[in-house]
Formats: sequence, structure tokens, C-alpha cells
Amino acid sequence: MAVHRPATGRRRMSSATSQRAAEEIDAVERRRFLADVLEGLSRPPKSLPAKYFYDERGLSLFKSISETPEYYLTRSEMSIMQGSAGEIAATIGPGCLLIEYGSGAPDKAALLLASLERPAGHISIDISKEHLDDAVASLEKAHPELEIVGLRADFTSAFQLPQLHTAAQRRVIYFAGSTIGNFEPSAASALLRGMQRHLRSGDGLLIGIDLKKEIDRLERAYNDTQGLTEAFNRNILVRINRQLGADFDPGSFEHRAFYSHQHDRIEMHLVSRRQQTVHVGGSKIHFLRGESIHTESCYKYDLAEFAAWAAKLGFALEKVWTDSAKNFGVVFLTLDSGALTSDLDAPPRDETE
Ligand code: AVJ
Repeated sequence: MAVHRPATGRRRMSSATSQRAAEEIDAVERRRFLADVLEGLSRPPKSLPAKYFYDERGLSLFKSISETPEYYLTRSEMSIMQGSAGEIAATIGPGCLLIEYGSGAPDKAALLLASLERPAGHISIDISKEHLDDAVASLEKAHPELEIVGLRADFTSAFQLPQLHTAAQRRVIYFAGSTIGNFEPSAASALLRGMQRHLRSGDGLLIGIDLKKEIDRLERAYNDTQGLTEAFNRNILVRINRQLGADFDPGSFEHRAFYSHQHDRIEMHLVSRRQQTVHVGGSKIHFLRGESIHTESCYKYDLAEFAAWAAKLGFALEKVWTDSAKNFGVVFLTLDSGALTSDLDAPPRDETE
């Protein structure tokens, strides 16, 4: 984990692109990636962690998906932020330190920062150096007056927040994009508990969630007619080939995405079109014809159920904003005074490590 902070106010604009090819993945990340891939593929049912979709190609495919007529999520969330940023900012209040989980779409955070009263700064947390550099650069451009810090970390594990120059009156974690939907219920609970380590009572969580709706619309959002979601899904195999030296034939896996009523989620799978053996990091992975790799779950929520679940974890519902079609919800929760763990008393870590 390392904190990226420009030495002076201005950041050198060339570094992100020139280092991209060389630094795509380091040895530590590669080992972790390989271990996760082998773990997922070694047991039935096979699965892969959805967080590995987002290499450069994956991120660009996701951006294209979000522009398709079928994929309403990003547009709906953006329309909420555009229409209600002022109200959201007023609810959050002055002097807020915004802590963003993930940095794939800094435009929403930029909107919010523009509406907040005297924000204390912004921290972007991302596992990917490229995404982080890009997000920090774009936020700095939009808000040159603000302290913007990129923290390279996996927010599903423990991490320490860097100290900023301006003291915050309130900390708010911003978790956009219905990324929470990619987590199984138990992992989502663990994530919210982990967030509490960085919050004091009264601090906030602003979270975007995709709402339950007609199955047909949900399924179409994950089966766009241009085949972008299919390419996005298969790209995880392309990435495994490139970064882990595997020999997947991505074309021999079929994209499948459907709604599971049992779990209230869209499931994405890659289904093997034939019986085959794939080599990954010295291991042989056998596939039967029709055997699937579960690559992603995208949970869909009911607002009342979501609030009840968050309340059990110590987060009280303050306010909800939705778009006119009620596609998507942006939910503001505050940490109850009764809520448990906080490590704010822990000694500050070296910021430039
Ligand atoms: C970026 C996690 C919100 O779950 O809808 C898009 C990813 N997967 N199409 C989602 C995704 C397939 C997306 N999130």
C-alpha cells in the first residue's frame, strides 16, 4: 500500500501513461491474482473474483457498457448526482473529508466536491495504480484548491488512512456505482464493518445501489445487443492469459447473464462450450462441456431491506435519493453512536511509505 501525493501542487501529467505498460502488475499483485484465480477455479462450482475485470481493457469496456441504451445504472446514478448534489452536500454538511472506495468514475465525486461546503479533502482508494493516477489527476484538475490523495490499497482488506493537512469536521465514505452489489451478503457486511474502522459516530456513508425492477430490464442490462458485456466478461480470461501466462481460449466460453430470484442478483457466467483443459500457473484446470465459471454477482436491492440490513450493522438511514424512474438509489447513512470498532486512536502511519 502506498500513498500517491504530488510533491508540489501540480502533478506531472506524463507519468501515468508512460509507466502504464511497465507497471501493469507487480510481483505481489501477480501472486495474489494467481492465488485468487486458482482458488476460484479449483473448486466446484468454479468462480473468479469480479474485481479482476478491471484491467485497462476491462475498464474501457465497462465505460462503453455504461453508454449502451440497456445499461441504465451509470446514467441513473449520474442523473441523481446531477439533480441532487446540492441537497446531498447540504445533508453531509461543511468540512467533510470524502473517502472514495474505488476510483473508476471520479466524475460523480467531482460533482459532489463542487457542491460541498468547504470540503476538507478527498481520498481515492483503489487497488489499481493506473485508475488511481487517472482519478487523482482528473479530480485535481476539477478541484485544484483541494487536497486530493490517492491511496493504493484493497479496500476489502484492512488499511490505514493517510493524514490530510486540513482537519475534517466529518468523514464520509463514498461508495458509488452499486459496486456493493458485487459482494456476497456476508462479504458486504464485512465491508461495512471494515468501513467503521475509519469512521466515528455521526460520520457518514454515501452509497449507490441498484434497485429491484422488472427482470427483463435487469437481464437486458447485462446482455447488451452490441456484445460489450460479453466482451467484458470474456476479458477476464484474456487478462489471466496475459498476466498469469494461462492458455484460455476465450472464444470457447459463452457469456451468460441471468437474474436469480433465489439470491436477488444478476449472475454472470462463462460457460465452457466443450470439454477442455486449461493451464494456469502450472496447474491444470479441467472443464466439462457446459461447465460454468461464475464471474460476477450484481445484487439488486429493495430500499427498505437495504436500510434494515445496514441498521443491523450500525448505520442509520438518513436520506435516500432516487431517479424519477426509481432505477437506482443513492443512500446516505450515518454511523450510530452505539457502533463498535474504531481505530482512530491508532498512531498515524508514515504517509509517504
Ligand atoms: C460496475 C459493478 C456496477 O455490477 O453492474 C457491468 C459491473 N458487470 N456489466 C455492475 C458490470 C456487467 C457493474 N458494476
